[in-house]
Amino acid sequence: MTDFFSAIPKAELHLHIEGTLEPEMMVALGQRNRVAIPFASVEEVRAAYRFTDLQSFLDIYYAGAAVLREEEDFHDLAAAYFDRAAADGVVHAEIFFDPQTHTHRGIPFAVVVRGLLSAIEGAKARHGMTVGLIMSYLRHLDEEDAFATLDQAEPWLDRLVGVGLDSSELGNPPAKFARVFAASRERGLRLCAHAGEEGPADYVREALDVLRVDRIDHGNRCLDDPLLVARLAREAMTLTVCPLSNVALRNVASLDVHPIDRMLNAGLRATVHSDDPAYFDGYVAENYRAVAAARGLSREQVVTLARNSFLGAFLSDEALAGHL
Ligand code: ES4
Ligand code: ZN
Repeated sequence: MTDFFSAIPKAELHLHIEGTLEPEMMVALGQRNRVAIPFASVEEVRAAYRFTDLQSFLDIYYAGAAVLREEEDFHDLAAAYFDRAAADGVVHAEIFFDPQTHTHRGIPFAVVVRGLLSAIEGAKARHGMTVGLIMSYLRHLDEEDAFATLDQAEPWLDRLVGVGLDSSELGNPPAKFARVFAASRERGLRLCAHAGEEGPADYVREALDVLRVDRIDHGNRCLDDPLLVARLAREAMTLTVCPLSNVALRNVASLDVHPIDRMLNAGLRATVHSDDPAYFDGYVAENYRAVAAARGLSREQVVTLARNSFLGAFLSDEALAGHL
């Protein structure tokens, strides 16, 4: 479908590349690499995509990632994503990858990054898309493991724009990663963290005060705390909101009650993104389309969301000016 929502130029800032693994590719790579997956067919994979919370999703997401083994697999995964993103009007993408999901299975860090970087070269050549890579630490693991990951990233630091923090939020507050985030910043990386997706508003505040992040992923639960909302608005902190993810993981009851317009009306710099589109049934334009229809967003509000995606991106002033 080509419509206003896919035509409007936008930046994708909240996208887990492992979350773009479509069932067809999961089955095909499982066969190519002789990795057994707990599903007999594409239909069975799709049927498993019914989630009750974040953890029920993560269990399937990590199981699916097991089919990714060779540099070529990471290339093919990302190349397919960039083609879809280009069709959705994405002109700049900052994508997360989870190195520990792969290094813990014996896949070298370099295999993952080389595959992703070659797909990024292709996206530039094929679509004129610019892409930044964000290495995301898994918060269910300890900080020492995150430090080991930062060490493995050392030869690649100039190819990364930042670090993130994802996986199981409850019980794994931002402060657990205070030292590795400080070390990441010292290496010139920008910082973001998932906060207030399932966890409380206090985790959002901790991401700001302890991790000193440049961007908050999700952030929905800030709405429980009016003082925090006022601060986020004053600081023009970008919140990368993912409507279809929120509903799929039952953090929001339905799109009809999604708070995206409440966030904009509160002066928050909210933007719309896709999170794990292969699992949540829609890439970024579909997230715009669905939430705009459900909430009756005006054209002006949609333009604001797209503009906010560039304002929140880790772009040079010059590159930003080219997008506004
Ligand atoms: C994620 Cl939706 C979500 N939340 C936290 N961590 C994640 N990793 C991949 N998708
Ligand atoms: Zn996410």
